[in-house]
Amino acid sequence: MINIVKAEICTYKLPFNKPFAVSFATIAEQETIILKLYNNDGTVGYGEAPAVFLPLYNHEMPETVIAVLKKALIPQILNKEFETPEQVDDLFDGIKGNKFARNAVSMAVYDLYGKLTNQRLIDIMGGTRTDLQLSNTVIIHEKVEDAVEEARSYMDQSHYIKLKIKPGYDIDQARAIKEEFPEAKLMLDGNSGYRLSDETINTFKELDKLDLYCIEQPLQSYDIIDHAKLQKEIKSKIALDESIESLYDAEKALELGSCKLINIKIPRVGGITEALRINELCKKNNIQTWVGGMFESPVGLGANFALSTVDNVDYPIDYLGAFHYVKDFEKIFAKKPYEVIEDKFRLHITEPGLGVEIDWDFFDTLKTDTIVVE
Ligand code: OSB
Ligand code: MG
Repeated sequence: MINIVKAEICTYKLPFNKPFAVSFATIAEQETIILKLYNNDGTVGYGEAPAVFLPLYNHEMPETVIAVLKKALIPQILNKEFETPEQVDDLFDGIKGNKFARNAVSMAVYDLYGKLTNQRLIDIMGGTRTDLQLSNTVIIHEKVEDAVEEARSYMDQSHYIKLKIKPGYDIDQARAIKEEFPEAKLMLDGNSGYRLSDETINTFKELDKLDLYCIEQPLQSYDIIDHAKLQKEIKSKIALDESIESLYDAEKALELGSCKLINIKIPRVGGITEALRINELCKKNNIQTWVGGMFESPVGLGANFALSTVDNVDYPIDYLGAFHYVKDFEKIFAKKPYEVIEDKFRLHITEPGLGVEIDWDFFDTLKTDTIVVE
């Protein structure tokens, strides 16, 4: 039985080897929040809220996550009995937004539930896949040659390349990569950097000629009507990321024809129950999904891995950034839960819950704060 008696909100700073440039920001470190939930039998569940340092991706940042966890979420679950993790997720239906904060609770409760019932999160989710197709991300570079060189550094590992774009840093970069590597399976990510206009439509019609794998979130997050207009103008599939924060958003986007794919980031949609519901909706509508990342630590990666094994979550995994950008990232694992076989990750997850074993001694050298709520 889930019966949580204490929570710890822990802040970790993950330093980067090099900056990660996208349309809305250059990210130079990841301050992530790890939530530890202590059950009355001593079992601990771990969750994560990997918000961006300022409200530039969605409206959250680490400080808002901490405040919402402390005041709005944790007090609602302490010293109460729950049968299932869905009951906890649905308890927060009345909380507006604050999806990263909600995700920290969702993930920790699922981890706890898996440990209490001796099930892996993969099995709770009904996942069956063991090999995950890898994809790498090329950031925004001032010089086209540098974008091509970054793509070259990944082509040996996988032909799936996601290129970050913004106005003025799009056609030349994408064309140069396709010319140099015609075999590349290229997808673009605008990270909400464009607004619909004749110029934008012309840009995307030009990009459309490059036989793209898809175009992710070109327009603003609230622009699902304009995404539908743009989708009618181009043959490349539009994928939505920032626009989809809930099952409701996904239903409206599919109804309007705003996208033909959805990137599911578990923190962006407020947790595991909602992520699974969005994937189910997509499956019924023949819309493929995939799992995106936010530079989460290996704790959050456990949930990403699990969702990536589920049916219909078919597009390549999109959360390798942490491996390339976070300093000593692999040292945070006590035991690597995967091996790389050609252009795939083969998962070896045997433990219950998230199933990723953490080297807490090393990870805690990156801890900057702990807040206890009981
Ligand atoms: O759009 O996917 C995004 C990181 C922070 C905020 C938004 C995004 C990202 C990434 C990370 O692209 C990609 C990765 O981990 O490989
Ligand atoms: Mg994206």
